[in-house]
Amino acid sequence: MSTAFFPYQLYLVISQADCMGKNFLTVAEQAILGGVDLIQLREKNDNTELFLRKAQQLIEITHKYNIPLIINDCVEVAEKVNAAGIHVGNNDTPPTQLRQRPHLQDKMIGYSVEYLAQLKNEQAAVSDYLGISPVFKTRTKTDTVTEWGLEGITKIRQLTEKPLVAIGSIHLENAKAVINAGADCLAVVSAICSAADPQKAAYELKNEILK
Ligand code: TZP
Repeated sequence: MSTAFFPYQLYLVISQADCMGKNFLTVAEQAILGGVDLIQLREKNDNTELFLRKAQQLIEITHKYNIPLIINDCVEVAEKVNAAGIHVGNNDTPPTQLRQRPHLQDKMIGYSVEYLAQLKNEQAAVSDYLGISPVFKTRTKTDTVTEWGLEGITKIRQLTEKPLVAIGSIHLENAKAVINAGADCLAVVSAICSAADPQKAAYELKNEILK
């Protein structure tokens, strides 16, 4: 467990394309009702205008339930909707630069870790949580570097006290093992977005984490 306070256990990473023809706003609301306590909007292929429109719609829902909305990568969208935070990868705007922006200074910054060396850099140091990306190979994101596996989580856990968010092929059957390996929070796309009943899927995952 991290020594830093991180009150989130189930993190939904959502895009319209991953919702199998359902509206992402409906899926997000059902997921919140099931127990998701943090949401990231990740729209890699949208232009800024479309991404912004989706973020504006989604933040109405997350505000209603008092759930923080994190924006993937796009500083402009994160600032314009006054999101709770921003998540970046190794090739995106570095967290040290994000921290210098007046609008993002106090917001939650998540930083994906693909190489062990990243743990030692100042980007990890200024971030609020680290994404372990990916834990297992996933069809949802194919341009990945390291598959950390459970051993990788345990190794990272020994090297940092930052909250660890695990992502990549996490589902009901492996959720508890990922937590037991040292993750503080589980992030999922398909386990909720592709589920026939996203609310039930979120509820079962949350129960599994809290077991
Ligand atoms: N970053 C690392 S893996 C991943 C992202 C966004 C996708 C995870 O999707 P799934 O469907 O939960 O495996």
